[in-house]
Amino acid sequence: MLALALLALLCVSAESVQPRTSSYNGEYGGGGGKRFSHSGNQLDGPITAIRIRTNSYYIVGLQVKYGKEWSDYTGGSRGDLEEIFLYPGESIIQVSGKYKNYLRQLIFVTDKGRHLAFGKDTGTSFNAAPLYPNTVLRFFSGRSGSVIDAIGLHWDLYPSE
Ligand code: MMA
Repeated sequence: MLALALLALLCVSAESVQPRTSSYNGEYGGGGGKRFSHSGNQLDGPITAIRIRTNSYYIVGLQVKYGKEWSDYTGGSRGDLEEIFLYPGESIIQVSGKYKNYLRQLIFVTDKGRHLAFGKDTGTSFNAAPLYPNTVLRFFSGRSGSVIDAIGLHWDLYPSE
């Protein structure tokens, strides 16, 4: 009984000293398509590059480079593929965009002051930013089929080497 009480006390105090770092925004978009998540990919390193396919209406597809490894491509095959590389050490600290049933626009803001925009400026707006200071975009999740139906943004500390 005493051991249990001590354990409970330990857990409570550990929680109060340990600062929280991870937060989540989403899911923005519709309920179609199939779920995807890059939660395992974040172990390959920080986000270093992003490929986004767009057509005249939607964000069609997404592929993300974590450290030196590209994630699987998710989404459809029709449209133009664009690729942006982050600078060494640069992180995404805000993601805004537009959606309706499907994702229509994504704008990434980095800690080096860059705004990288993809897609069309129509639909319902969202604005995602981390809850905790000094945390950055670590991975994506969402839903996809022939386009990206919805997107979720996961924030945490920049990974240490
Ligand atoms: C497919 C299917 C749907 C999804 C759309 C858009 C054409 O239908 O996967 O469930 O909503 O693509 O991604």
